[in-house]
Amino acid sequence: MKREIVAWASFVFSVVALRGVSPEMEKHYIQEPEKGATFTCITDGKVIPYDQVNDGYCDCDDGSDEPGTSACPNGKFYCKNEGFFPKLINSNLVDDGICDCCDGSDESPGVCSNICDQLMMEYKTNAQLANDLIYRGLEIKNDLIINSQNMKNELLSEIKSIESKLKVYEEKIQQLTEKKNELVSLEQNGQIYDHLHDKLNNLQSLIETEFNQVNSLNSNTDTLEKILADMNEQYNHNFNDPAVKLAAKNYLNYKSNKETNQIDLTQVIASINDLRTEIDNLPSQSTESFWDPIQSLANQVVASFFGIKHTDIDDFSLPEVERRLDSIEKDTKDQTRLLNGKENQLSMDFGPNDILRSLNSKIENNIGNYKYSIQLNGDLSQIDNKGSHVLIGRFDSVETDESGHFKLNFNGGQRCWNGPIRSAKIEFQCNPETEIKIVSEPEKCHYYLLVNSPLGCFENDLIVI
Ligand code: MAN
Repeated sequence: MKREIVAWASFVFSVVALRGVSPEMEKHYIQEPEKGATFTCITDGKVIPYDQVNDGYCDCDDGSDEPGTSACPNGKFYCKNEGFFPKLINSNLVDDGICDCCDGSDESPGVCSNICDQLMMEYKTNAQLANDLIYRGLEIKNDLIINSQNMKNELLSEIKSIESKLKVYEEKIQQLTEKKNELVSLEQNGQIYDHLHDKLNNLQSLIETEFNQVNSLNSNTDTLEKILADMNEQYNHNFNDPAVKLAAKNYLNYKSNKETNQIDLTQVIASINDLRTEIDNLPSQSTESFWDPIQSLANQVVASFFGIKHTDIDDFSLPEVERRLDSIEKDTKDQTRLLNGKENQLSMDFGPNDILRSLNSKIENNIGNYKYSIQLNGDLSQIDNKGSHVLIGRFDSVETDESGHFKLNFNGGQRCWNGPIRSAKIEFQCNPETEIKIVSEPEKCHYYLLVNSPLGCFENDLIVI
């Protein structure tokens, strides 16, 4: 069917305002009069007389000679849709009696009324509703981000406090180990001192026994000396008794020699006593006394009463040091385990802005024959009508695209009978309310879930109205 060419331009080039041509494509339909009225097919380069454009016959392989008719099966018709959004429709929809462009341009004049303004109003109302949903979702999402940030900060400060605790423990262990080494060597010395002490005691009692004997002999000697001295003084010199005279003479000789042969044993005893005192004063900690733990407890009580930290480990005995060392080493192990757990948690990828960190509550919905239960940073389970749980997977990773939208991967679920280990992918669609909307199983035991959630709300999805 022949179509009327509507407008003519002036000047060197003329632009034909063709039906169904978009502003970007208009340049291809410019007539250059000096070259003759021809049209060059847009992609295949074929040149045809210009009056064959929109004449109801398809001449170009790309359909570009019939932008305003339904003649070419691969042609496109441009709806200008002023007041709404322009669109391209397949040219087979042109002049089919059905209005596809809101401005009615795909049908003959009078067939369709222009509903573009009405569509625009509806569009704006819907866009407003969609934007409201995004705004409400974003508010909740921001709170989640703040909660996650707070949790992260709390974790960081817990880690810091454990680290400083461990540092104190380390110093304490070093002090106690030094003290222990010192006490162990003292104990070894102490055993030597104890041995020496015993030996000296034996030696002293031997000497004392000897000394006592000597003393008793001395006292006998004194008695005899006294008898002889009396005899020497009192015998009658006029009796010329040679035996008495000889005895008196010998006594006087003995007297004059006696002084030089004296042994002073008190000196020896005093030396031994000095030595023993010296040994006794050497530090020896071989055994814990009954009082040691009590003493140390008392120290702590007094210290805590006065608010003083009792740090003086000098009073501790070896068993007390060992007990404290054991207990602080055990505490160090416990705290290190705790620290590793917290550091693990800290290093986990909880998605953009760490948002999943604070999402500890469960989302539960019945879909199909099952109830599904998700903790987004934990487990995803499928529960049948008898209440038995099947683990579909545990939160494993976050896949984020350039726009910030993300999906969650859940892996390591229960193996399907004769099948693979269960796993799932979760996607979010923006909504302030959280709800599982779709669960499907695109492959056996690999699940896909679509969840309404503020996690799916993004500022760049807001519709410009
Ligand atoms: C259960 C459910 C299903 C799954 C089959 C596989 O019935 O977990 O989702 O497809 O097991 O045997």
